[in-house]
Amino acid sequence: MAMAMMIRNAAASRRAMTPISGDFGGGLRSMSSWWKSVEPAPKDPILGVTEAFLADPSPDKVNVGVGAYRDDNGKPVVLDCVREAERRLAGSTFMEYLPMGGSAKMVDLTLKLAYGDDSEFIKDKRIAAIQTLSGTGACRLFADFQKRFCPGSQIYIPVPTWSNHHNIWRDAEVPQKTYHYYHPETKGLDFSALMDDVKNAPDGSFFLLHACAHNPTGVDPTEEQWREISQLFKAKGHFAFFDMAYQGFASGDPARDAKSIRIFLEDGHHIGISQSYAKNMGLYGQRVGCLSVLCEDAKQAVSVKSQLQQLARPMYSNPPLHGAQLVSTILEDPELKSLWLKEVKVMADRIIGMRTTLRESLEKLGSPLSWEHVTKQIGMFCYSGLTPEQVDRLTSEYHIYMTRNGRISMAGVTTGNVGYLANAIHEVTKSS
Ligand code: PLA
Repeated sequence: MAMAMMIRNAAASRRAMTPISGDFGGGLRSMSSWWKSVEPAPKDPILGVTEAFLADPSPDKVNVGVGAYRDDNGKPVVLDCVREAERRLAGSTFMEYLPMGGSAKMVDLTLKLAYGDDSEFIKDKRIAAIQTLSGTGACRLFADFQKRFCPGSQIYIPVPTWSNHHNIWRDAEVPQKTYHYYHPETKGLDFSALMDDVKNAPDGSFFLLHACAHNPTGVDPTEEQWREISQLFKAKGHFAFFDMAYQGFASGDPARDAKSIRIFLEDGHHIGISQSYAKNMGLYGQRVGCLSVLCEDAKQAVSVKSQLQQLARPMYSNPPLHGAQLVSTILEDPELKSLWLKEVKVMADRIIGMRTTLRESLEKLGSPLSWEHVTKQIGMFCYSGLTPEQVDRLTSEYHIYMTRNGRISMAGVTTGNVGYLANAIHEVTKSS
């Protein structure tokens, strides 16, 4: 008996030492070669900048890469409304799973911000919506939904756009097309080229639109232009998917920033929306957001929601609890909500102030270039026009970190670093 056990144990330990083999279709390989063909992934153009910044020991270093809001001392901000919500939630022992679709209360409150407090679509239960892993998760879930239920479709993405949009639709295996958006010479919207692309796209195409505070350009269509875009979408039967990652950061007022969406709703479009609380509530790492799809009727909304949940279930099962509780606590209390609205405005105004200071500083240094666009553009970013080579010089000579497309996160510019930044920009651009 004992001998039989020893023999079995010896056999088991021999097995443990023998490399496990895998069949890749081309024969057996030893375990040591499983990942031999894996090359390092390219650095992410945005989050890779943060990694490089963190690794730089220089005391002068400035991070205007990722769009993360800082106060005027360069410190991350926890909004007072969030601190108060945390206080109210402290000691909560509720740790259960949320449903697959997340917190229904948070989702309802979030829909009101996009569709309007008195939206008939909310009352009629025509919106299929679920809590997502922030704005990225909402975009990805929509891309997967598009692939599953419109398998032959493609997505039109603006040039330029947030770099991760390309990754998201690529990994969802939805082919991408682009449409004109930014005009480099005017540093504004290339409206006529945009309209041509919308017109020339096959009827019934999917378009990704930035609802407000376009990333990276800081250039949005005017209200009148949105109306024209909406009309053309109607004539062409296109589907508009709005990514609204910066609601409140364009004008300082979340309701005003939803104007593009409201125009499309007035015109009777059935749209999709990605919402995120990363920036406008400062809940970056909490990963709280919402994906919604406006349906024909309540019955269709039930079906669509069930399918969105079905997509979420095998990926992450259900979303995290705490961020959703914070959002609900803030938005369901009128006092906390109005405090939040005030704080959004403070953040937007500080950025607007920094735009003015940056522009004035460059002008005072005698820069031969025009910096009008710094104050004309809106939202978190300034699409500066700096070339990749000039950005490289800013990084290597001045320890200033930003994405190589010349995007400056104005949310990282402060009274303390704006002079240093302006001077460095002047030095690398004065001979151009
Ligand atoms: N959509 C757009 C247009 C964004 O700019 C971002 C974030 C997101 C969605 C996703 O944000 P979330 O998942 O955190 O809600 N863009 C950042 C960060 C702020 C990033 O790249 O992830 C940026 O620096 O561009």
